[in-house]
Amino acid sequence: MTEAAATIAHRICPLCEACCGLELTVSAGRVTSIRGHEDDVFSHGYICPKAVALKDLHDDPDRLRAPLVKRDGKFVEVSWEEAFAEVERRLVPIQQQHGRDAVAAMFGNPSVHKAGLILYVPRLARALGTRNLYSASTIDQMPKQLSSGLMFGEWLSIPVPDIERADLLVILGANPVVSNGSLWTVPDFRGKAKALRARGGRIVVIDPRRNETADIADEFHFIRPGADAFLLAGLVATLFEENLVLLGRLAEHVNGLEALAPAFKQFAPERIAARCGIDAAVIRDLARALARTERAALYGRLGTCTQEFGTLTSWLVDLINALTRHLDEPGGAMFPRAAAFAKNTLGAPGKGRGIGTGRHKSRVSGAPEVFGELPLTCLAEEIETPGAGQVRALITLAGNPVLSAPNGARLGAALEKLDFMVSVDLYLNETTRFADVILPGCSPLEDLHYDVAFPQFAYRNTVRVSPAVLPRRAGQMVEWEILLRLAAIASGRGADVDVAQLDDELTGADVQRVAGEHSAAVMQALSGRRGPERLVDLALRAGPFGDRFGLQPDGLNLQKVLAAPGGIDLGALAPRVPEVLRTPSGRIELAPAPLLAELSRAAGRLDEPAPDLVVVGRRQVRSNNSWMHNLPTLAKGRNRCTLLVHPTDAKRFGLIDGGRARVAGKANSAQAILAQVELSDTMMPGVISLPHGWGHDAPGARLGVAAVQPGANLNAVLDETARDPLSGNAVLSGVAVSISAA
Ligand SMILES: Nc1nc2c(c(=O)[nH]1)N[C@H]1C(S)=C(S)[C@@H](COP(=O)(O)OP(=O)(O)OC[C@H]3O[C@@H](n4cnc5c(=O)[nH]c(N)nc54)[C@H](O)[C@@H]3O)O[C@H]1N2
Ligand SMILES: Nc1nc2c(c(=O)[nH]1)N[C@H]1C(S)=C(S)[C@@H](COP(=O)(O)OP(=O)(O)OC[C@H]3O[C@@H](n4cnc5c(=O)[nH]c(N)nc54)[C@H](O)[C@@H]3O)O[C@H]1N2
Ligand code: SF4
Ligand SMILES: [Mo]
Repeated sequence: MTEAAATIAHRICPLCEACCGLELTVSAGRVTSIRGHEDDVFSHGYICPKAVALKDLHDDPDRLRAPLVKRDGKFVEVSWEEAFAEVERRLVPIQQQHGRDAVAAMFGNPSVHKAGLILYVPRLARALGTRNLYSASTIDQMPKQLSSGLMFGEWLSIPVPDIERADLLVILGANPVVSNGSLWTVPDFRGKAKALRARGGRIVVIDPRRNETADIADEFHFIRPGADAFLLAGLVATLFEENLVLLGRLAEHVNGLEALAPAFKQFAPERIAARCGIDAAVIRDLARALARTERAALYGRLGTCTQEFGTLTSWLVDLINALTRHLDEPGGAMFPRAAAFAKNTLGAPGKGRGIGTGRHKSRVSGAPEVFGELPLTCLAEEIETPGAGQVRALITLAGNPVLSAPNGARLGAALEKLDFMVSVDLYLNETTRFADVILPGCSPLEDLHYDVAFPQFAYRNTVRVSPAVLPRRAGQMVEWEILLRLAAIASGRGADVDVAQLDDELTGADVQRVAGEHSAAVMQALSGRRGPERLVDLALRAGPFGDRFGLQPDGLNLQKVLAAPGGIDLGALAPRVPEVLRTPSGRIELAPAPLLAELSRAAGRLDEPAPDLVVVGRRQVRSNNSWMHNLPTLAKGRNRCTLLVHPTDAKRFGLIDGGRARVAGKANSAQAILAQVELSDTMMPGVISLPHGWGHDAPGARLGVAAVQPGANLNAVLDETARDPLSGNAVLSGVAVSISAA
């Protein structure tokens, strides 16, 4: 192949929340190289090693290219018509005999990273009409969504550090050097952190492990896992006690300030120091530094959400930013303004309906509905427990809960008992092996991409869209069409529905809602586009920077954004309060009642002794949750699924570096796992760390590369009944375990 035949394509990486711009070289229908796109207005050429694996993913012989149907216990390839006919034949009678709640759906992490999935999931959910909706959100960020919803009135109004202008950044329970950020879209965190320090700023990391982010920070403190709420309450107590509270511009936009001082009195640093394992003097100094630094932000992420007091902790992070006049200020924690799809840019500005939870409850545990979902850790019991409303069928979409959720063995056994299961997935893996039908989506390179979610959490406002890099292979169905066909089956319109017509109808109804009497003209302006592409055009044009279908001729539309392969810069984050708010009061709710109640509950746990040994998770650069271990560029090399143990703990339990340890959970001790020990003084004594998403030794999966180094499944030893009661989020951090040499 000659050089001249190669073409260059640009695409946003769909693999994590950093959303880096990629430059791909395509030659004879194949991707020959992937590098960072230097002219990308958002990521400026930065990428991580995972991006390069997009090529492996595209070429992976194990990636499914045709639908599979299980016949006599074995998967066979079938046509799309046969696959959908099978779904219709088996799903509809279950709905008819047992009601809509008998069919559950689970949406996994990658469904947020594809426009065709995230924009069509609501259509499928509506067609199913079931209360049994589950997603990865309740093993991840639901606490942050709930606290943000209660404070600011919208589930996704989540402030992010304005890192390019901050002089102090305090990071709690996150490791953006490795994860590249979460609920904070910030490619090249390392470069931005370096720049922050170069201008005289400081970074403080607080974590049970001296993680890779701590390695580039100025200050680091160990914290006892699960104790963040106590630490943060200690900071608030200090702010009030030492008269450091300063609301600044926000003073006239808040409710509930009076309730705070008395509620935090009992959390003085001297009282909570032992509970978190941090000296009182350090806590007071941190409170003073946050209060006295003009541009500072406190950021908490996964480690602060996946714990019993996750919602309480998430609230306290934003409360502290507000009380130190760093919320909605340059250099503090700010609200991005996304060009499309952000609820906090739609409707009347400054006021709204707010959010609520508990419109229904899970049948077995009585867990409240949150953001339309039930806790993923309730799914197994909903399948196992007989009675009206029992889950008898399941649709999984881009999710692998058998590995990614606690006690996958129980969930797997439950999946086996289902009357019917269908998975929309790229692989035959630990979860989809239980399906009766697997419908494979296309490779990300074959699909138009717009990040629907992440510009809402981005360090800077930009807009980018990526056309498909490669043509779809013959016979490959695009995912939004798969979801519409499933929706048609679930709503009784049948598998052989005219998908284009159904799409017109549903989009027409969306347009009617936003454009009212102008909807015919709007549909006309959008004609020529279909599917997610049309929805992106609609959202861009109707959005805060949009051309409003001609009313703002300089505004954005899809065509303009497509014409700028490196994206369009929309400027640094700017203050948005009060316009961003959607609370019924039109104010920031500093002291929502459920959170004050949760604070009291925490007070009752102040003297809880530390368990002898607890486990926390960790992420690694060459791994992505449970599903990229089959890609050779990432999988090669040594075993990464090691158990980090502090040398004093190793001595206590008779473990040696490189040896094997048996780890068992307290709740389900029958399911011990074996892991390779790696001695490390980065661990807080009494805490061990194992990455999640491993354990690829399940029979029946088709993951040839991953099976070579299967690793140990951390989630096998976690307790699926442990949840944050407010958000339903699973407790994945600081879980008590026992350990012995194996
Ligand atoms: N112990 C512990 N457990 C954790 C975590 C932790 O820190 N500790 N982290 C949690 C977090 S934050 C998350 S987000 C969850 C993630 O958990 P899940 O939501 O289950 O996501 P993954 O494990 O990434 O599995 C993704 C699935 O999607 C499929 N897939 C990948 N790309 C596509 C695509 O383009 N189309 C379709 N249709 N399918 C696709 C993959 O084959 C795989 O089956 O794990 C959670 N589990
Ligand atoms: N390379 C790579 N990147 C990823 C992913 C991946 O699997 N691999 N997954 C993506 C996904 S889905 C997500 S949600 C994000 C998550 O991204 P982050 O939020 O950065 O999460 P982690 O990297 O898991 O870092 C969590 C930190 O919390 C610490 N921790 C554990 N328990 C506690 C606690 O009780 N208190 C405190 N203060 N700290 C605690 C852990 O030691 C760890 O350092 O990463 C995304 N990016
Ligand atoms: S950091 Fe995330 S978005 Fe950027 S290249 Fe890596 S996987 Fe892709
Ligand atoms: Mo996640």
